[in-house]
Amino acid sequence: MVKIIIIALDPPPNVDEVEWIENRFYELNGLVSGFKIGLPAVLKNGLESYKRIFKDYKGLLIADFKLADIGDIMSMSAEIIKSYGFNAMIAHSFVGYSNAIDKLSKKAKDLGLKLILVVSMSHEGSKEYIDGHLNDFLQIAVKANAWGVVAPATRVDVIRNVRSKVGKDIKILSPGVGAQGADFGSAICNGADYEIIGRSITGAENIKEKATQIIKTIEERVKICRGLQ
Ligand code: BMP
Repeated sequence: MVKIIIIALDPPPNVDEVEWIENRFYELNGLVSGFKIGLPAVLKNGLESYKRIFKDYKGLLIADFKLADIGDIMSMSAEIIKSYGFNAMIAHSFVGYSNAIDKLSKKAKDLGLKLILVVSMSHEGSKEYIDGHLNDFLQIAVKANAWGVVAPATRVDVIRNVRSKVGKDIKILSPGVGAQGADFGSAICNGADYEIIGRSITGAENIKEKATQIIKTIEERVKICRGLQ
């Protein structure tokens, strides 16, 4: 089984967030490329409670706090992110390059953190402002030597456009399959490297079984779209 999905660990309200994340990590570790932790997981408990869970994890561990600030402050956040064991972090590219992403990129390199920049989003509102600047954001991603970009599975034309502009050197991470309506496998078939999946797996009754089934669906779809079947 090829590892092509990243699990978004966003605990819903009224659960014990630490227990919820720990359960899902142990069920899915080994099946997936990595895990992404966002604000719902950390606003109440902070990062300390999760450190133990991911201590020896060797896959992608992404801090998704969508940093969007001046470079010096984002760099301070990057130091903290690194100190809690993450190996990748997501920032917004709309803050621009000068004194923002340039500094964060340098800090990421110094710390050995993978920098992932949001260049388009999966919700409708992305068309109102963000998508009109896609080319600018892609230029920032290339200039900053970003490891990856986030682009939406809900608009695969955007993924194709991103891939045609950034070539093979930058990873495309794509949310929007499952709970947000896009078909499993559709992002990878259109040029993404990973599909980010949250609720359709993390909310399932049998999490491991659901993940295995979804991965199989993606693999089959990708075989067909790549003409291997
Ligand atoms: P879900 O599969 O439950 O819809 O989760 C998608 C995940 O991807 C969430 O963690 C969300 O924050 C993230 N995400 C997104 O949905 N759209 C984007 O454009 C960027 C994201 O990071």
